[in-house]
Amino acid sequence: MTEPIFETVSLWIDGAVTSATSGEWFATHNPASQVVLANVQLANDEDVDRAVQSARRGFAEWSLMTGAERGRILNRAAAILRDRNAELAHLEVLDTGKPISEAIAVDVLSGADCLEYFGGMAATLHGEHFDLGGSFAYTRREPLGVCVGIGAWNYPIQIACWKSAPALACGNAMVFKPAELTPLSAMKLAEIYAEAGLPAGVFNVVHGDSRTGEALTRHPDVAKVSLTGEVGTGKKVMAAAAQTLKHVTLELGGKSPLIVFEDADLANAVSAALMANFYTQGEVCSNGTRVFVHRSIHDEFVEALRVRTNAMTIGDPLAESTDVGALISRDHVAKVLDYIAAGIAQGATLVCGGKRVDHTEMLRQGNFVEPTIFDACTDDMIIVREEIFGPVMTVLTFDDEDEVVTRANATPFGLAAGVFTQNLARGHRVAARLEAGIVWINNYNLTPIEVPFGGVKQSGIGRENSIAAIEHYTQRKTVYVELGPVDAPY
Ligand code: TXE
Repeated sequence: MTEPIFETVSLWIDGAVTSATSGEWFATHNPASQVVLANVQLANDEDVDRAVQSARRGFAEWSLMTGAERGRILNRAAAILRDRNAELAHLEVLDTGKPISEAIAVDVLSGADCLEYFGGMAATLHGEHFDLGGSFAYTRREPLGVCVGIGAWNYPIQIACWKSAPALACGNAMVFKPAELTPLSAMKLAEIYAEAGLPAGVFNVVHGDSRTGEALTRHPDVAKVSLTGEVGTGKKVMAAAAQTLKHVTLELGGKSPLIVFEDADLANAVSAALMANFYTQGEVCSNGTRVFVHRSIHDEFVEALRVRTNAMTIGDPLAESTDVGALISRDHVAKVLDYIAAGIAQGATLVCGGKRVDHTEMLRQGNFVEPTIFDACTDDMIIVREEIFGPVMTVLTFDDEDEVVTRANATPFGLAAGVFTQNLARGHRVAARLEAGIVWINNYNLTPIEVPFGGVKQSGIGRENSIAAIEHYTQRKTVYVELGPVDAPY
């Protein structure tokens, strides 16, 4: 049994590393080798309460600072994130198994973008003024208090930034729980916030699984919960938060359609379909995993997909040349392989992939699955209806616009969608009809911080990023000012 690579990971409460009182701990592994990266202390109810009380104390000081003061600290933290991009991207690769080429280009920098965006907005938050004849009113845009962020394991530091930046910019304090499978980078963000001058208690980190998450969503002093996770988890979080009527925002799963019309730029649509299914080993919530292709271009499109997929490099996530890294865990590999078996059993045609990649000792130690494409899929298949969250693309054919829009919308999910056409009118017409929180026309999975991100139907509630996020982290108070006598009827 090899020693963990890193020292034991504790909690971050009151602006410092602190030990959990639970005495329980769990290990986080490198998905590419199963090597134990660190043992992590699990926060129990008492630890959760310590973190929430720390956040309450932090909130008391932080909410009295001006937006400009808060913004300066967020911007300093963003600059440190950018300086440490290579180090933090490397850590994220060890914890998630994703390729270094992705982590260095997206994960940390997207987090820095978010801190800068909301850091710049902090000083601009204000209320409104209403002239009411002999009197007037105004609103105060006030913070909610202690907010909880609960993260998923595919974009750990990005999710921690996307939840903490708007919360802190608006004057709230936060207790953040990263996913138990990827706990490492949230502690680095806590250190960076402290280095940037964030007062103690404003950002706290606790570790644990659903038990710790449940303790956070039940805690009476928590005003809001923001979750990124599966639909089932979203329903549990919403139910728990309802007991004390907490604000809730949910960024959940999807089974998004990617529609390729007959007039699409074929090479572009193929590139987008590959990114929308195999980037981050397919472990991306908004992926376009139901690829609807017009019948007239189907054969050419699928052949192009097959050729380019077979040319992908699968393996060591730390190698610059790697396109597809390791899935998050052995259990997740088994889940993805079960879905692949179900696809074959239900009659889908396996175009390429479908197996574990284990022809060397290094690969055998890792959680590597071939990027997989199924053709001749039908809407009723399990692989077409359920979120697999792995490198598995399903290809379906269609004949006309009304048909494909109806089929694309025939799902409880509603996170994202893609439309590939060179007909402007059709692109916008179809985008308007698709039941999704975000629709990309002629590209896929681009999420600049300026634009809202989130789902409709069972893919979520609320939006992350953009000015929309401010509505989820503040509340308006109306102040009515009477300048004349009270006009009493009695
Ligand atoms: O989710 P889980 P995972 C989705 C993605 C997929 C899922 C994968 O589509 O469905 O996330 O991430 C905690 N009360 N998105 O497997 O299992 C748990 O400890 C409170 C959508 O991590 O739901 C973890 O920290 N907390 C997204 C977190 O919830 C609970 C983008 C998520 O765990 C809990 C990325 C409970 N009862 C992934 N049970 C988007 N839409 O933006 C678990 N947790």
